[in-house]
This record gives sequence, structure tokens and C-alpha cells, in this order.
Amino acid sequence: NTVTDYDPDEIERKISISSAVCFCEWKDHKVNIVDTPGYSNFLWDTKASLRAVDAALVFVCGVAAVEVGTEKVWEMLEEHSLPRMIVINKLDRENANFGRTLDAVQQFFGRQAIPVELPIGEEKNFAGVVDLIEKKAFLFEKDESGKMSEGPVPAAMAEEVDRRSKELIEMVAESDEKLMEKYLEQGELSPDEFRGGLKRAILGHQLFPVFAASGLTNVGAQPLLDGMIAYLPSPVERDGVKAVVKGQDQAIQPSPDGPFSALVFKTISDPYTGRISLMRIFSGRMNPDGTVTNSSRDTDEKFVGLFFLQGKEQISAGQAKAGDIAATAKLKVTSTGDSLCAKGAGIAFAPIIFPLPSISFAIEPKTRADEDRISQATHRIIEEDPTVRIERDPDTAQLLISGNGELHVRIITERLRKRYNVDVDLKPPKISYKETIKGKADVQGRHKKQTGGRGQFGDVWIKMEPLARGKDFEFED
Ligand SMILES: Nc1nc2c(ncn2[C@@H]2O[C@H](COP(=O)(O)OP(=O)(O)OP(=O)(O)O)[C@@H](O)[C@H]2O)c(=O)[nH]1
Ligand SMILES: [Mg+2]
Repeated sequence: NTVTDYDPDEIERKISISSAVCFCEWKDHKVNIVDTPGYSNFLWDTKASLRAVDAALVFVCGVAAVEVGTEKVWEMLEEHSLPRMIVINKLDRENANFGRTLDAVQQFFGRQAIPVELPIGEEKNFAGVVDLIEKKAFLFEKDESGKMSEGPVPAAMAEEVDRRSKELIEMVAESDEKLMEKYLEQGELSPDEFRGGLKRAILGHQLFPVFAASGLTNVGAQPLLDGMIAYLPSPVERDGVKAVVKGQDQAIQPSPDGPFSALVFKTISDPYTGRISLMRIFSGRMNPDGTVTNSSRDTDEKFVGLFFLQGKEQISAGQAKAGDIAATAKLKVTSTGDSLCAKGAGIAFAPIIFPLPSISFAIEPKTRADEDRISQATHRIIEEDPTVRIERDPDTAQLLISGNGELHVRIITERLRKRYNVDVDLKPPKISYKETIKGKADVQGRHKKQTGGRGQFGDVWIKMEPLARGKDFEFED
């Protein structure tokens, strides 16, 4: 979170509010990472980010185990059919317990969540991991440097390691009929058969390998990265991405040699740099400047500048290609969810569907100056966060702000103040009560006035009854 939770609100509240992108290089591979929020108010951003990735790591706390956010994210991952790995993290904490957390994980996500590592030591003595595939131990320095050394499996763990390792082999065999036959015939699988089977089962989301780690004390990162490289799909290993090409359904093959196509999955609206569009490139290459087509809006878009993001830091890129997550600034017409492609290629990906807001407040600008600035500021906020709505209620004339929860709305109003110098009060919205006729009634009213001269007399009969819902009103004379 030190690189990706860079927003002052994230630092202050110690939670991720917005997805952020970073990358690392590991053994000749580039790993693009989108760090997504886990708190329910901000999961819309997590969902949009899933369109940009090929696999997911689900972090589960070794104390709190499966939380509401974990279950919600899991549902999204199922919906997007993404391969995933599970990391039981924070194993250094008091009361952390790998076995108990694993039980909870399996209870929610099935026995397909299968450990490929076991922790060595518990709580503050959590010192490393045993790799159940290689049957090796990796021990980490106590100084949190992350320095690692390899050694034999500790004798006290040998029995459990054998048992868990056998379970893993059986699960891999079960995931594939041919492997099962071999396993039953030979009583074992060769290392190649096993690794190939494990990778296929992970890619097909039949198995979810479970790792052990502590981010804080820097234990377990290298074996996890090795596992990611070995068992998660590289961009070219994923299936073609569904798209509409010139009106026809087609799968876009993830090749750098195809025509350029990308999906803008996020927009950052920075008061200083302006608008930054983050995109996942699905095919082809992108150079630092040029003209592409925004196929969602059927218009050309010029861009100048291409960079990779390391948290908030922009690193200029000479070229980006299929598989990359790249960014460019100051696009004119493009917003989150739009598809970009090479001119004439006509490639459009499905738009990103955002949830409707669940809570509304009335916002009242504090001064006349705040009122003057609010419209432009809210425009910038919505650019970045398409789940926020700001509109006037025609019945009460109040300006309403709607979002995905109270925290979400509060953070937006803080942003209005800090970034755009617009001070507002939040109030509960007025409710405009509406009347309807629910029952039947016959009423009569009589008017009589006789004060000399001509008298007045009126006799009114009214019959009222409801029409079917949605049929509006009908007057019969
Ligand atoms: N003891 C311990 N604390 C940790 C570890 N990893 C993270 N934390 C602490 O847990 C808190 C949350 O960590 P984050 O990395 O922000 O967690 P997150 O899953 O990104 O949270 P959201 O993005 O807000 O959902 C912070 O206070 C961290 O310092 C760990 O391995 N051990
Ligand atoms: Mg976070």
C-alpha cells in the first residue's frame, strides 16, 4: 500500500479508496499490478479494474479470515471467469492462524482452494514457508529485509508436508481425466505432468492455490512471485477477448502484431496534470503519440504522451504493447469504459457497467463563491468516479449528491474542499411526499348561501377509486 495508496485520503484513513497501478520485474517477466480497494463503498472501481487484468490475487487476513469484501470480490472474479490465487497474509500478527484461515477459505470457496505452501512458525515467529510442490523450505531474515535462504523442510513439519503435498497431487489429478488415469496407474505424477496439470487447473479456475505471507515483515514475496510467473496466465495465454469488430462479434487475439485495441478502465482527474486515462492494451502496440479511434464514440482521438504508472509516479514509455497497462493524459472525448483502437479497425469492447448509487445527501454550498465553483468541480469528480451523481431534485429544488455509501459521499465532499476549494454542508435530503388514492370513497358537499337577494346553492358528489398502478389519472364527468 506504500506505492498504490498515495491519495491523501487513503493515507489518512489507511484504506484503499481507488484502484492504482504499479508494476515490477521478476525473473525476466514484467508483472502489471492493479491494487484494488476492498471496502464495499469502493468496489465499483475494483470491478472496473477486473476488465484490465488476466488473473487475481485474493488477499485474506490470517486473523479476520474471509470478510464481506472478500466474498463480494470473489463473486466478481467468478463473473469475470478470472484465474486466481489466494494469499493468506498478515501471518505475523497475534492470533493469526494459517490452518483456521484456510478452513474458512475452503468453507466459502470450496476445497479447490488448496495450499501450495505451509507457513513455518506462527505469529511473531512466522519465519518462512515450505513449498509443497518442491518440498523445500524458504526462510526469511528477521530484519524485514526480505532476504531469503533455501533449506530442507523442518523435521517437525515433514509429516504434514507429505500429507498436504499428496492432497495437492490428488486434487490436480482429479481436475483432469487423463491425469487421473495416469495417477491411478502409476501411483504418482511426474513433476512435468503435475506442474502442467496444476497450471491448466488454475487457468480453468478449477483450482485456487493458497500461499502464506506477511507483507509487513516481508516474508513470502519471492515464492509468491515465482508462483505467479509459473501458474498464472501471461497476456498471450489468455483466451481472445470478446469484442464487436465492425458490427460482428469477434474474439481479439492478444497479439502485439495485431491492430491496436485497448479499453480505458479508469480515469484519474488530477487538478495539476489534468485527465489521465488508464488503459489495458489487448492487441497491437501504442507509440508515444498518434491518432486512434474512440470506437465507443465513433470519433478520432489524438494523444501525446505515453507512460506507465508506478503508483502516482509517471514513467515515460517508448512503446506499450498487448498485455500492458499504459496511460496517457489529456484525451479530449474519451472517458472510463471507452474502447480505443487503430484507425479503421473498428474494435469495441463491452462498456463497463457501474452500479447505481445507493445513498443521497443534500449538498449546500457554504458561500456564493462555493456555489459558483461547484458545477465545474463536480464535473471533474464525476469524470474520475462515474458512480457519483449530482443533480437537482425537481420537487424540492435541493442539490443532491448520490454515491455508494456514506463514506463514499463524505470522501467526495472532502475532495471538493481539498482539491477544488469548494466548501459544502451535507444534509439529509428533504423527502417530497406524494399522495395517491388507495381506497374507494363517495363524498358529497353542499354549499348554501342565502343572505337576501339571489341565493347560492351547490351540490357536489365525488366518487373516487384507484386505477391500476401506473395508469395515471382519469376524470369522468
Ligand atoms: N501485521 C501485519 N499488518 C499488515 C500486513 N499487511 C498489511 N498490514 C496492515 O494492515 C492494514 C491494511 O493494510 P493494506 O495493505 O492497506 O490492506 P488492503 O487489503 O489493501 O486494504 P483495502 O485496500 O483498504 O481494502 C495496514 O495498517 C497495514 O499496515 C501484514 O502482513 N502484517
Ligand atoms: Mg489496499
